[in-house]
Amino acid sequence: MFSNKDEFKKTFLKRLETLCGKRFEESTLRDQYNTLGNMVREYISQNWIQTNERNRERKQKQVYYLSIEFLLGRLLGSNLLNLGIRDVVEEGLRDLGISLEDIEESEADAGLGNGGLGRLAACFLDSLASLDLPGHGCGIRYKHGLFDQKIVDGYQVELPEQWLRHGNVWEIRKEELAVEVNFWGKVEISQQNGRLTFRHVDSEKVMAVPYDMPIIGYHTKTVNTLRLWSAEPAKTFPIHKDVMQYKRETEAISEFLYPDDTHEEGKILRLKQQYFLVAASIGSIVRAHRRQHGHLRELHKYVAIHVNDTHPVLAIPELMRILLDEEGMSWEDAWHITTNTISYTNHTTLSEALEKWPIHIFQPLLPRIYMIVEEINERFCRDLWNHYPGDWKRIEEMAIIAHGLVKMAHLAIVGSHSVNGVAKLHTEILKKREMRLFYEFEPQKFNNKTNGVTHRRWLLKANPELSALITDAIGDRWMKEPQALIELKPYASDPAFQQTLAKVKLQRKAKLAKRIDEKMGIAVDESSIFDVQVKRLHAYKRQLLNVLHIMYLYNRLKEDASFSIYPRTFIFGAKASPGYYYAKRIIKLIHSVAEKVNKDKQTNEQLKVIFLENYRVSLAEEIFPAADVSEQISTASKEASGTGNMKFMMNGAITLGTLDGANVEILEAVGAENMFLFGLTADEVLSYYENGGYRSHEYYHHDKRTKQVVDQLISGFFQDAHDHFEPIYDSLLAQNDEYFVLRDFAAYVEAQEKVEQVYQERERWLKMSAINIAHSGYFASDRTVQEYANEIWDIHPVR
Ligand code: T68
Repeated sequence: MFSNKDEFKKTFLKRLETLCGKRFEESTLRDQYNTLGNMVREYISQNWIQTNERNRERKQKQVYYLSIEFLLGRLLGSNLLNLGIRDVVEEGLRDLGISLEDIEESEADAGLGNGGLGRLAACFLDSLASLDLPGHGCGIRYKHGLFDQKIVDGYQVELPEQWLRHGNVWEIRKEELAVEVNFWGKVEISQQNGRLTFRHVDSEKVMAVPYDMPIIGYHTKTVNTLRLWSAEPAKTFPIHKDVMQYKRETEAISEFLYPDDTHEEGKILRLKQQYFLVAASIGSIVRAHRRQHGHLRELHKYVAIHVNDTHPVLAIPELMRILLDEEGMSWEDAWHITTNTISYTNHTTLSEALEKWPIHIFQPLLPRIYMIVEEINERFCRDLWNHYPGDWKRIEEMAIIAHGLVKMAHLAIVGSHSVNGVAKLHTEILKKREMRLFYEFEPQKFNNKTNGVTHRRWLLKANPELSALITDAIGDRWMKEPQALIELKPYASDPAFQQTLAKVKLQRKAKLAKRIDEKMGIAVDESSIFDVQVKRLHAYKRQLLNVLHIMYLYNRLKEDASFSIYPRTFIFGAKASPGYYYAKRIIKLIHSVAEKVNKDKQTNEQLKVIFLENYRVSLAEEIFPAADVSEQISTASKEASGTGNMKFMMNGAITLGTLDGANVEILEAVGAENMFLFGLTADEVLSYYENGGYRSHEYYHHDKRTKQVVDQLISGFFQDAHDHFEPIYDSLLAQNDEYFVLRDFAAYVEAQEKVEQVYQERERWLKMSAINIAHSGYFASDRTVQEYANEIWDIHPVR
């Protein structure tokens, strides 16, 4: 279509006219964006078709990654980068007097996820395609992604997100591939040739219409597919329902992404979404397989289905339903195929996040699926009884259905051949604690797959300046093989390399500072330490620990004229779940502290607090390259892995963290001398939970500076907040500080002092930074996905 700049310009101008019906001179940024997007789609169309054809012809095993969330962010930039045409396009546009960066910024984020879990799914898609692996995503095409956050008077206000408002150039609607999904109704049981048959009748039908998006691999011809399902009214309307009501209820299924990252809601619409995703995805997987093979008897040899957390776990009974009711297989055969097809990843041990559905919601909505889950449960409990005769207690604890609830994690473990955690520590906690009984019963199912992130988006695209420096030093092999970043190690002590590294970091800090000034009217000192905590707001992630430390510094600066600190800019970004009132008060607290600190002439040259509104993928891409310090300070044992920690590391920030999640493996990689570690270990935390013995009061009374900051939460110190911080105060004292904020406070203050001291030893800091970058290759999702491919899915590159 175009192989050089001039051809590109010609095609672009022509395409713009046909597509937008106007001359280039009259075109808007959005016109230019749409034109470019269309050109990219055309550019890859042959490869997309060929990838699909090849997959069909070769009959190789493929994986389908089922996820209720895909947090893709913007796609134009990463697609251009992966295609290797970014430079040509950028130069061509520059000749026309337009900036590619401006065009990129006019794209709305595809924000179909809450946080880590959804972003991980997006990184995996990028790696699958880039490794030429036959792997596709299946998700929901939410009309509204995660809400947009506005801050008003320091409080979070949520607005509906509107990513589809101007259309979506990356999707293709495939109405002819729609699948019908059945809800409600009843099951008719009859005898046929001595066999029971089951028919789901009187159901309400919903049409699932797929929208396909191309997933373009890096410098390869592979173009995989992300299939997002949209809910629409079926051709035949239910007779007993008002038509408008039916339409509304149907469309509601793919209207909104649930904005809850961990705490489960238990709403019927959520269960509808989950079954909708599963039934549509499995329906189309099975249809394609039948077309190729004529039957489903060897499905597990050609298809792997991965369930990302328990949200799509109804894939298990749904596949059973098809094999039993449609294919007429025996239970044993159907179970063999199902369990060998499905694998499951767990992303959390927080008990409030483990999905449990009340039978009275589940059974009427999905009557046939519920019957199958009951049967799975009965057979499983019988197995357990044979294995542990008389051990009622164990069987009750392991049952899939108990006390009126369906336990989705139990269903996931029982119905799949592989169960994995997302970091070593997390997997060990699953095996030894949360899922101990299941591990004892079937140890061979359990394995670890430490998370990773795509270095293409998070380093190559987000930080071209650093990428150029790396390539100058070690060549460009690392772009294809991120583990080659280790070759940077010898440069870590090289003064010239260090100098350029410092320059690059400063450039990116200046760029972020400019953004902050433009958006918020706050001038931040680009030579100050940029100390960053960006992630969902949650008590266990302990943004509060960070804020209390800022208050501590402020108090000391105010009280002691001889006390001074190296200038520091504390940067936060976080959305709170709309119903999570505690988290929302922490957001307000950050703002109240910011207000005080930033306005105080006595302190504001040394201390600044910035809360960046509406944290999302595209904003994250500007933040990671500008960070000096990466705050990863969750209560040990609570953060399954973390992935922000990896993105910071790749961009040369130093981790200030607890021994939690993947921080433990970052430590293994870089050594304790290249991080700042503090606080209780996971074993210590878990032993406190088991044996008691923690009294937060003791830590509050023990140290007068700790007491001072805690008291300030309720003493009228923040005049704009009335009694708003009382719940925070109570969580720390009356509720005995569930997340050990006060217990870890002194250690955190000390670690922060170390940060300040080492930052001023410039060579030492820069060396640490370089060593972190050098070891970040292990945390690339290419490594993670390769492990899934080899050890769980058994899939191989198609070239
Ligand atoms: C995160 N989980 C983990 N959940 O917290 C994080 N939950 O440690 C890990 O690195 C990451 O998964 C990837 O493995 C989540 O992000 C959710 O977002 C979520 C969404 C809906 C319901 C429950």
